[in-house]
Amino acid sequence: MFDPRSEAMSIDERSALQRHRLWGLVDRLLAAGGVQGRRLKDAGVTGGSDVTLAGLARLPFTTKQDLWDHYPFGMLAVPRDQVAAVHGSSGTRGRPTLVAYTRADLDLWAAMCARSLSCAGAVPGSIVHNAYGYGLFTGGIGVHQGAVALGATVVPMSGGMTGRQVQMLADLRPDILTCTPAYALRLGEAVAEAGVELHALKAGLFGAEPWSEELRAAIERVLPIKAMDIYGLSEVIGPGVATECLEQDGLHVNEDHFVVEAVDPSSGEPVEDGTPGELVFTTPTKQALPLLRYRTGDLASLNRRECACGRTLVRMSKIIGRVDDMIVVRGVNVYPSEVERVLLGSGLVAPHYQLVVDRRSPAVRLLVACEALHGDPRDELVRALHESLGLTAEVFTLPPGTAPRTETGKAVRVVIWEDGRPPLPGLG
Ligand code: DLL
Repeated sequence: MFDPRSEAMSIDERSALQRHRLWGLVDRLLAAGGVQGRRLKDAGVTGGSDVTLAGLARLPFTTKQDLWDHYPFGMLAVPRDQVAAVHGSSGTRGRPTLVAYTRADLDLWAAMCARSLSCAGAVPGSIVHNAYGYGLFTGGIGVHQGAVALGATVVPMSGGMTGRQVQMLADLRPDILTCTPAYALRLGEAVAEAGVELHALKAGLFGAEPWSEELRAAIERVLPIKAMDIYGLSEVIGPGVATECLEQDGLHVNEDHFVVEAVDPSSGEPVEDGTPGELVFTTPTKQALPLLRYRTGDLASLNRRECACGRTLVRMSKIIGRVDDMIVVRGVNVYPSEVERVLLGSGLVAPHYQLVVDRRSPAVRLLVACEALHGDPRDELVRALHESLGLTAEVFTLPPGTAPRTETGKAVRVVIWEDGRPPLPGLG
């Protein structure tokens, strides 16, 4: 563990710490006088000491819309000149979400990413090949700073230029690989094509997009590693919010800094542990952009059982999907990750695929484009998708190597076909 004192502290001690920090957050939000402070006042909160952990669920939510409405700096809780960096996400809806960090926030972020790396087995002296994109996106720079804080050697590759990545993997012999899961697959393919053996590589820390257990198995087949999940979002801090430990059984949420709740996406009411809900985060220790009950749109369940790794931090399941990513096909609701699970679990197709939602007519069609490993898997996949998801999809096979591969950024699993030519050749 990077910080055993915090990661393995007793539940009671952590609750006391959270409560104390939450008071401080509420006082800072009230003093900053922005939208979050005004909502607290409207809810009758006059100071931090009015708030308890148990009462958190009664406080107002904050949403992405708030960040957009006060873009770019309207939600700062510190003077602008104390902002040491900005980052953000291009967002799935095309609108950037910008976030700000003070120097202390950057230190916190580095410590959180150092925890993540050590969750995956990295130690001081490890070589971390970091193929998350560098720039406004938080993946590259976040993991980079975490590797430095841990005392590891970071190789700042960023995404793309796959040939160069393979050469660096072969020459520098990293033990840890960090990138999106889709790019890990692409790298695995390229490493095999180049005939390179990666004997030193032990683990990968993959995130920034949803990926199923079946994709994990596919990555572990093409790369000689344990593939671990890392979750985060720019608004909360970036990568380092939650990470799987080597037990690979849920992601430990750094809840001493990011208090997590799971709520029913429609009613906003808390759901029981073990029940999937929308993740909501409160960031009691962040300075520049502290958030009270931020609704992520990400669906997962929480689990407070003990973990064999010794961390006492609550675990979240892998992300099931986003509230707004659900595909509705003729009344059947399905998340892309569920389709991925069936496709890859069948063993009939390569782990590269594309879903196309054909909305050219009111009878929406779901087209699944994939690469067959052998024979013609279409009928069997249509049957398997129908059996597990209750969904009638049309399956198309593409020639090997032609399903879109992700080289940079997040994998785009679903494209919408509104009109005109098919988004992929061969789709009818
Ligand atoms: O993707 C931060 C990050 C970078 C996390 C590198 C992990 C590794 P954003 O660009 O703001 O930040 O996108 C955040 O990505 O709300 C989720 O919908 C999705 N996401 C992030 N990690 C995971 C994951 C970064 N492990 C949004 N599994 C989040 C599923 C993930 N979805």
